[in-house]
Amino acid sequence: MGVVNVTHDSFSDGGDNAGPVAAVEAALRLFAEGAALVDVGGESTRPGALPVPLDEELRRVVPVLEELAGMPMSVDTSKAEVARRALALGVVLVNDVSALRAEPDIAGVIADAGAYVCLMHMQGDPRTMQVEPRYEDVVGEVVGFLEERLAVAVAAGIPEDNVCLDPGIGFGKTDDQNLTLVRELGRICAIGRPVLVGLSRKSTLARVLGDPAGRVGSDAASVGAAVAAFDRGATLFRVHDVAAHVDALAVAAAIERGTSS
Ligand code: HH2
Repeated sequence: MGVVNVTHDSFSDGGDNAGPVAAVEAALRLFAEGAALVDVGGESTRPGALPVPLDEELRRVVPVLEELAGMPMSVDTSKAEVARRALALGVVLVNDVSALRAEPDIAGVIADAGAYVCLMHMQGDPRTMQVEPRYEDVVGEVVGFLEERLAVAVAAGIPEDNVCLDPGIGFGKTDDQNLTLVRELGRICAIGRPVLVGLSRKSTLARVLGDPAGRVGSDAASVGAAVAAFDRGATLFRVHDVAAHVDALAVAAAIERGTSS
C-alpha cells in the first residue's frame, strides 16, 4: 500500500503532494513501482495534528480519487461522509485509524458498499496520544482492542473476510512498545485476519538509529522494519518508498517459500 498524503502537515511528506496534480502524479508513480493499492489521505494523524473539517478533507481527497478512478485505491479517513464519497468513486478499502470509533456511522457506509476496512489500534487521539502512553500489557491490550473492533465491524454488517487489522505503530506508543508490538506480531496475526503494518518513516526508527530528536525514519530503516514484520506474519505494508519495499519483500517472500518462482 503506497501512501499519498494530500496534506500540508504530514510528518514525512507534508506539502509534497498537497495539490491534486502532484498527488495524482505521486499515485501513478507508486503504482508503476509496484503498489497493489494507493492510500489517499486528506488529514494528517501525526502526533499533535489538528483535525481537518469535513469540507476541507473532501476538497483535498475527492479530485485525486476522481482522477484515479478505476485504479485500486484506499482512503485514509475516519469520516463517514468522506468514506461514502470515496466508495462511490470506486475506492475498495477504507483505512480508518479510529477503527470505526470517530464516526460509528462509517461502519454502515462500508458494509453497504461491500468494501474492505482496515481497523487500527490507537490510544488517545493524534493531538495527545504521545503525551504519556500507558499500558499494563501492550500486546494483550492491542489484541483485545482489535478483537473488540472486529466484532463491532461484523455486527454492523461488514463481512469478517473484508477486515484487516493494524497494531497502529506510533499511535499512542513509546518506542519500546512499538518494537514489542512488531516482535510479538504473531499474537495479532493469531486473531485470524490479515495484518497491516505502518512502520514506514516512523520516528521510532530514527531514535533506534541514535537520533533522539529525529522526526522521520529513513527508507532503509523502514525496509528493515517491514521485512521483520513480514517474518512475523504481516501481509500488508503501508509505505512511502514502494520500489524499495517491493524488492525487499519479494526476496523475503522467496526465502520464505524456498523457491524463486
Ligand atoms: N500511519 C499513518 C497514517 N495512516 N494508517 C494505518 N492503517 N496504519 C498506520 O500506521 C498509519 C495510517 C501516519 O503516517 P503518514 O500518513 O505518513 O503521516 P500523516 O498521518 O502525518 O499524514
